[in-house]
Formats: sequence, C-alpha cells, structure tokens
Amino acid sequence: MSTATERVVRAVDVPLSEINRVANGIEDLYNDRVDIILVRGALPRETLAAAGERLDRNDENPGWDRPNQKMPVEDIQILGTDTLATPTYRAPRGGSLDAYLEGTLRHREEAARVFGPTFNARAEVERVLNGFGGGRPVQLPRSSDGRDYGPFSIRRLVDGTQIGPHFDYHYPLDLYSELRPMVDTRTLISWVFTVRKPDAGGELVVYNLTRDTPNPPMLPDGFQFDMPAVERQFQSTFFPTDVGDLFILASGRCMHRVNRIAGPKARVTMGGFLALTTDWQRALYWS
Ligand SMILES: O=C(O)CCC(=O)C(=O)O
Repeated sequence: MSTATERVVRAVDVPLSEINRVANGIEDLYNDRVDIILVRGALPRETLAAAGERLDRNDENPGWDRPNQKMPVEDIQILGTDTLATPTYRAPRGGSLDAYLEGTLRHREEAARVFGPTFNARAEVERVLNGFGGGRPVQLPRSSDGRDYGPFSIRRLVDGTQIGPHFDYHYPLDLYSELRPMVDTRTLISWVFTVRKPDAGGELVVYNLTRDTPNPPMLPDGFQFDMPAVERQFQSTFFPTDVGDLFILASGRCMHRVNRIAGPKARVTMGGFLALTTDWQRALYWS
C-alpha cells in the first residue's frame, strides 16, 4: 500500500553502453524495486529518425487507424493493428482474441515496412527486450491455433493530442483469455521506443499514485480520475525522451500519461507490453 507522501517514482536512466546495469530489469519492475527504466540510444537514431520523418507526412497515409477518433484530444493514430490490446473509445472492452489476431496479421506489414528493408524492427525489438530478461528468453506469444501475437504497434500523436492518465492493467479484457493464465498478472509492463520527438510536449509523465493507492481522487461519475486533485496530492515526474531512446515502465502499477503535443511535429513511438510467465522462466511481449 502506498501513500502520496511515502512513495516516490523510482527511475534508472542509463546509456546503451551501460545496459548491463539493468539486465534484470523486468524482475526489478515486478518486484517493485524500480518503476521505470530508460535506455538512451537503445536503437539507431538515424534509422528511427528517417522512419519518423516518413511517418509524419500529411500527404501520404501509410494506413493509420484511429480508434479514439470520437475523443479529439485522445485521437491517437495506430499502425500495425486495427485492434489494440487495450481499451479504446471505439472498443472500450477491447476486441475479441480472434479480431486481435486477425487485425495484427492484416496490418503487420504496414508497420514493418516503414523502417525500410535493412532494419528488421521485430528482430531489433526482440533483441533489445531480451537485454532485460536476466537470462530468461523474452518471446512473442503464439495463440493456441498457431497465430502470432502482434510484436509492436506504431503510434502517432499530432498537435493538440495526448494520452490521458491511466494504468495499463488490461488482463480483464476478452482478448487476454489465452495470455491471462500464462503470465504473472501482478503487473503489466509497457515498453516504448521514441521514433519522432515533437517540438513541445509528448513527455511521459509518471505519478507516485499506484493501482493500490487507497481512495484515489475520482470525479463524481466514479470512473474518471479527478486530475486537479491528483496533481495537488501526488507527485509527478516528467521523462523526456529522444529519438532512439527506450523506456520500460511498470504501467500496470503506476499512473502515467503522455503530455499534450504542441506544434506541427508529431510524437511517434513504437511500443507494446510485456509480462513474466507465471513460473518466471520466460517473459512474453506483444502489442
Ligand atoms: O508512448 C506511448 O506510445 C504509450 C505510452 C503509454 O501510455 C503506455 O505505454 O502505457
């Protein structure tokens, strides 16, 4: 149990050359020893910057899906699937497992091709994530009928948009029916690479408010956080990132949001989730 006064957001921030300092990062996040790990320059900056520039054009549409279009301030653009493994305004309970697996299969190529033929994004993501497993393999799950889960999604937030405060504790969604029994559901971890950095805004903001903080300030509807009260009673830390940087966050435990983007340059990220299996022998990643 945590209170506003005693808990702080604990971050470890390392350059790629010191990634061995966070080699057991996934376990540390699960054990509540750290809340967020940042690795600077985790993927080649030039490759990601070139992809970010291509993705941030308004005269070409690589296939963006807009699951939050109904809520303009949260109108995130997605490449790589049309059925996220999270709630959206279009599908507040997520899709079915079948819709998720089909969506990711249909849209996978769009996301992979933005990096060009010499950069295998799935392999690169998997290689980097394996650096945090403490020797455990970090693998993409496969459904009982043999279909792969989606390895990552690409997300674009343009001027005036944001990701509001939330926890990523998505296991209750229907599409987790096969993953839920396989993984340790004490937390869920988000991993996010920055592909394009906006001129202003777009920082990850993490609060010292956790999913087990008793009586968090809520609006009278009982569903939404009373953010002015949260801001008054809790501390928040901003984590700016550059192109190529990675953060891995105990997003099932810590309230977080993405600060609103300002200016013509979008924020583009590539990310997903991961979790340890119930026996802690492996970790699984998906988006
Ligand atoms: O930066 C992103 O793409 C998503 C950040 C976030 O809210 C998350 O990973 O849970």
